[in-house]
Amino acid sequence: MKHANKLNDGKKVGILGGTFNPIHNGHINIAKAALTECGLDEVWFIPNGCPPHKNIEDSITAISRYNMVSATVSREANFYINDIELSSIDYNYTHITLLKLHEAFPNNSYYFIMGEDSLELFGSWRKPELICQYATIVVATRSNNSTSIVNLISDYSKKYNSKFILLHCDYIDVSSTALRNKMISDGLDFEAKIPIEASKYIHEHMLYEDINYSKFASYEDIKADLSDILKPTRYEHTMGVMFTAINLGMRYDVPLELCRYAGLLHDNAKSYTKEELIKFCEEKGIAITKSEYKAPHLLHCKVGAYIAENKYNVDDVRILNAILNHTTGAPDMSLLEQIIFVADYIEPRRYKANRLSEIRAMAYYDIDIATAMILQDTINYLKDIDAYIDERTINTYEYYK
Ligand code: DGI
Ligand code: FE
Ligand code: FE
Repeated sequence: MKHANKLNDGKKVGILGGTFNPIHNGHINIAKAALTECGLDEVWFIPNGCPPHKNIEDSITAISRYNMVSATVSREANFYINDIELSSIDYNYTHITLLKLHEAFPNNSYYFIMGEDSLELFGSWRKPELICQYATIVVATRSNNSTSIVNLISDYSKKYNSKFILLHCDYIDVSSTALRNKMISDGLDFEAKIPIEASKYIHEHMLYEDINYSKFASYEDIKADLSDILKPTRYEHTMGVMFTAINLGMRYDVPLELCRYAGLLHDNAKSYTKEELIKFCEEKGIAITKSEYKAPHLLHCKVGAYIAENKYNVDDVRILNAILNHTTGAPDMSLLEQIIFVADYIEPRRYKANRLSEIRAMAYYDIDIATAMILQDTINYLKDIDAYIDERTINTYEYYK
């Protein structure tokens, strides 16, 4: 992640603020045009935070928007992310943001970039005269000689005694609202208009997705069932994994309902003996690998996923994969899979493993490192007790270490 910092002082800096819900190629094009046409050194993307008293249920969080923009600009030379508005708990007024930026980086000159639609409303913003004092205003236009824009700019220039620059960029006509609605209705067919890193983020974090839980057995029914089927300590462990997974979901921006179902169901087959697991797989036509014959307890993953799908109607492939991979892990796991893998190891009732407090703390700081630590310790433990190590466990360790 690239943050603007002191090294960025003394520069000509473009400021591109907004909700970025989602960020799209229009934003990138404007920023690139500003960079070249205005001779800027850098463009700072400043996603706005969560306004006080506002709870937008149909939207994504400020953290999601920030992370999505951050993932995108970290790939582009001269683009930076800035969290000044994310970390403010008050309304973000542009004049205040610009003042703070001047205080933090006194030797910069700022170029505030806006689209032509915002220009029409600019006169009604808070303290436009201060904004003009703190920054040159750069206006991205669709058509490069619209008389209404030119007139507006000449009015503002006189009124605020300031300089405006017209940006003649190929301002591709993308609207975040339209993209968002399209994603919600048609799924993820949006790559053409969204930078690749942002679309990966959206996909991995399941943003703008309407996840359908209606077929699933209810949480209460599954819970009641598991408390009958599992030994009390295993049931307690299951609850611990579920809540820990939900916590990690909050930390890593993954839908909590998916974490809840995956956590709840991950060990549902744990009451089966080795013989029963093998028999179950043979009867249902579930393939058993050579290492699973050597270490049949590994089969509680496959059997558990089968039962989740067929007994509890949990037909979401992302949840099923999290159950399937929860013991050995897998290279390049999804975040949900990683969350279940880690939660299984660190839930509060666990106490036997080495370095548990280190791994617990690391889980909330960097889940990839925590994953690698768990695999390293698991492999060492399996070597100590002379157990057969599945190649998936080794491959997962190689991937994350
Ligand atoms: O089901 P849980 O006890 O909650 O946890 P789990 O599903 O992660 O299973 C943990 C056990 O599985 C633990 O004793 C380590 C073992 N394990 C993990 N990878 C391998 C493995 N056992 C063998 N034999 N081979 C592996 O690759
Ligand atoms: Fe397990
Ligand atoms: Fe478990």
